[in-house]
Formats: sequence, C-alpha cells, structure tokens
Amino acid sequence: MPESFRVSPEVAEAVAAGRPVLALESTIITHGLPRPRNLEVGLEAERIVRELGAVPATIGVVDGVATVGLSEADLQRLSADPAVVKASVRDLPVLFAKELSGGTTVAATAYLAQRAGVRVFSTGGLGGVHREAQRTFDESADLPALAELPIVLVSAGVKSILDIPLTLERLETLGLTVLGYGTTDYPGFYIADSGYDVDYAVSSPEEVAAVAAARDALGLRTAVLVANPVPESEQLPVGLHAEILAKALAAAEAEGVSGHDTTPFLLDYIQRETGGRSLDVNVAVYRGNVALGARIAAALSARC
Ligand code: PSU
Ligand code: MN
Repeated sequence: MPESFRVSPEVAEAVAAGRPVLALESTIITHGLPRPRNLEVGLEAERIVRELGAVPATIGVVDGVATVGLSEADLQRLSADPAVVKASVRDLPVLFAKELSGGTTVAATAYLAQRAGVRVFSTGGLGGVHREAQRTFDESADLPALAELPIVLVSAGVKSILDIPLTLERLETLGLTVLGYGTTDYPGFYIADSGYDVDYAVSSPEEVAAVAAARDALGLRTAVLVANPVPESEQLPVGLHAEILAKALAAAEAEGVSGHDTTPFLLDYIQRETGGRSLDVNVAVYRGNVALGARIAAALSARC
C-alpha cells in the first residue's frame, strides 16, 4: 500500500531531538484567505516560527498523502488550486483513496500533528457551535476532535459568526482546558473581547507549558486551548463589527448556505463588506497566534 502519511525529514528530526516544533493548518490557506494573500501569509507564518527558533510544520493533504511539514512547492499548489477540498478528520481516508488534495481544518491538523509527535499548534480561529445549532446541529468537528488530542492549540477564540456562549458550553462539556492569554475575557477573533469570560488567565508561555505538562502527567488526553486576543489597537472597530456581522448572517440565511460552506461564505462576505479591513485583522490575529505558539513550543521543549 502506498504511504498515506508523511512527515518531512526536518520536522521528524526536530521532533526526535525534542526541539520546538509548531504545527500550522492549511484550511486558512485553501479556504480562509483569498489568493494571493493566502500563500504570502502561509509563508510568512513559517518565517515567524523560524525567527523564534522553532521549526514550522504546516500540515495538509497532497494528492492523498497527509503531510506534516509541507514544502514551499506543496504550499504553492494548495494555495492556487480551486479543486483542493476543505478536509476535516473524516475526509482524510477518502482523500487518500481518491488521491485528492486538501487544506486541513483544525481537527484534521491537530490529529496529524499529534500523530507526528508535534505538541503545539497555532491557528487563527477555532471552529465552534454555529448560531441556530439547536435546529441545525451544526457544530464543528474541531470540538470533539480536540477532546481526544493532547496538544496545545493557540487561537483567538472563535469568530463571532458562531454562537460564542454555546461554544464555551461545549468546550466545558468536552473537558477542554481553556486559558485566556493575559486576560479572562474570551476573545471574539476580530475583537479582543467577545463579552464572555473564561475562568483562567495565564501570563507567559512557560505557564502554558506548565499546564500542558501537568495535563500529560495526569494522563489526560484533552487539548489545552490558549485564547489569545488581538491587541485592541488592531481590532475591527466594535460598532462596524456588529453591523457587518448582522448583514452577513442575513445574507447566509437568504442564500440558504449551510454545512461546511457556512464559515467560508460568512468570512468572504465580511471581507468584501469591510473593504478588506477584516482581512487585515485576520492576518494580524494569525501572526500573533503563530508567534505565541512558537514561544510555547520553545517553553515546552525547554521543560524536557
Ligand atoms: N475559523 C476561521 N477561519 C477558518 C476556519 C475557522 O475563522 O478558515 C477553518 C478552520 O480550519 C477550522 C474550520 O478548523 O474552518 C472549521 O470548519 P467547520 O466549522 O466546517 O468545522
Ligand atoms: Mn461546520
């Protein structure tokens, strides 16, 4: 049988040596950001990780092969080909059998990272519970997946296109540890404070590493979620954010968008309606999460 899972030599060697490695997802490249910004941001994220002394492991599926540590050529292909699918965990076996390419979501990326021994992962926004989920059952596969993957995931919370209080309830039910970075205000991705709170704030990468080490020592298999707010000076103005969000939700409803198309539809709508401002915030949020993830990976690797 041909290989279905591949770890790049650079990532494999760093993991084996206990050096810091940071996993990065590829749905943000294939479905989260418009071309050509997607590739620029994907490559910039890798540079940020390297500058902070860690090895980047961008994860995705290339012609069926789930790959941890995509090459620049792989990233170019994934970023340019509209046939690339959005791949969560359940899609991985099908992509293999059909030799398709995919941008991996948080769930699939975390799964593959963990399988490769990579313990820290940075994304922009985590999937969550959609508005109207009481009726549609639309909850991202990210949440149950993270309940069984002992990694550290850095995000800026979930986007306000989702139902934030219901998402926080599900994180509690699933037993996920949630830490606010420097705050107990749960961030709302485009805005620093969603208006909802978490129980604990941490103030350094070392403190996150201590929590993750304790999780491991206790034999828990759940993810530690670090919620890292965008600096207030870089957030989307709160009034503009509320106004555009209401319009985006109404448009999705009017066009009957549902399922895995919902997130890309809403994000694209918000990008167009804010004249690209939301995109700049999105990129700023991601940069911040990538830098924090690299520091956490370094702190975790220094413990062992
Ligand atoms: N949130 C964003 N942008 C994204 C995603 C989430 O702000 O592109 C992507 C992530 O890869 C996440 C996935 O894992 O969407 C969740 O999709 P779904 O809700 O269909 O599970
Ligand atoms: Mn969904």
